[in-house]
Amino acid sequence: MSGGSKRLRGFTLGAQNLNHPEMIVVGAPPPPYEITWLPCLGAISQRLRTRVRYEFVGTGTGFHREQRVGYWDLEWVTYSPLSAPSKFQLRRWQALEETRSRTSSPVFTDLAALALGRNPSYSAQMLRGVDYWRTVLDGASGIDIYGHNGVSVADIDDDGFDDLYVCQPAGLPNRLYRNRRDGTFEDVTEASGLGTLDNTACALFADFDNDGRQDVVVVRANGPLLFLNQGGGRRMANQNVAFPYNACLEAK
Ligand SMILES: [Ca+2]
Ligand SMILES: [Ca+2]
Repeated sequence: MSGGSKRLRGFTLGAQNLNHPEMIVVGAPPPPYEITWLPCLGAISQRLRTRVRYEFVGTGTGFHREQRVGYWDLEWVTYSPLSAPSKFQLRRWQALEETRSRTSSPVFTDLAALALGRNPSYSAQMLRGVDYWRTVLDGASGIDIYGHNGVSVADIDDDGFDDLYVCQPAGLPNRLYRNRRDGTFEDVTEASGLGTLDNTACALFADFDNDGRQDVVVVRANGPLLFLNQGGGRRMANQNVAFPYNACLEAK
């Protein structure tokens, strides 16, 4: 049994429930693809190598949750006559580095309702998932099924307490919540002008114009937008600067 399959078998035996299995092909170690002619068999041999990043999260006896993140190098091969191509079969499975984390009890407690629950937007929007909104919003809004929308943390009013900016799918406004300094947050989206309705993957807060206030680049599906913070922690003016992503990376 190869190293990779041993690790997978060991993990699945230890974990009673595999909650989050994810495997992504992240590359092809050289040589990536090889084709060899086998004259005695009248066939060709094709060899393909892939590198896979895996992430498993599970629960089991004696622990609360375990996460394993690592890489496998897989080698696939097929021997087939030219007239009858066949499927690739796994020939070699090599385990590379792996990071394992295990906790005996829950690490985090969900305080979202305590922190955000006083805002109407929390119950009206945050508690509903993408599946719900896809049934309600017009398809023309461009809402998709994945909901890959991030959350940014930044001190927008420079009071020493981090504030939250929640990116949302197309058709729903991004939300800015200001820290009240008592563990709760106030929805200041309308005052800030950051309620962008476009599908937003993430947002980067930084002081782009060196005036001491946190500005933000909102990364929408149709291009990034730069908002400059005009002070007071209440309002950010959309400068309508939609620049190419590369230009954004090159900006100093
Ligand atoms: Ca703040
Ligand atoms: Ca600034």
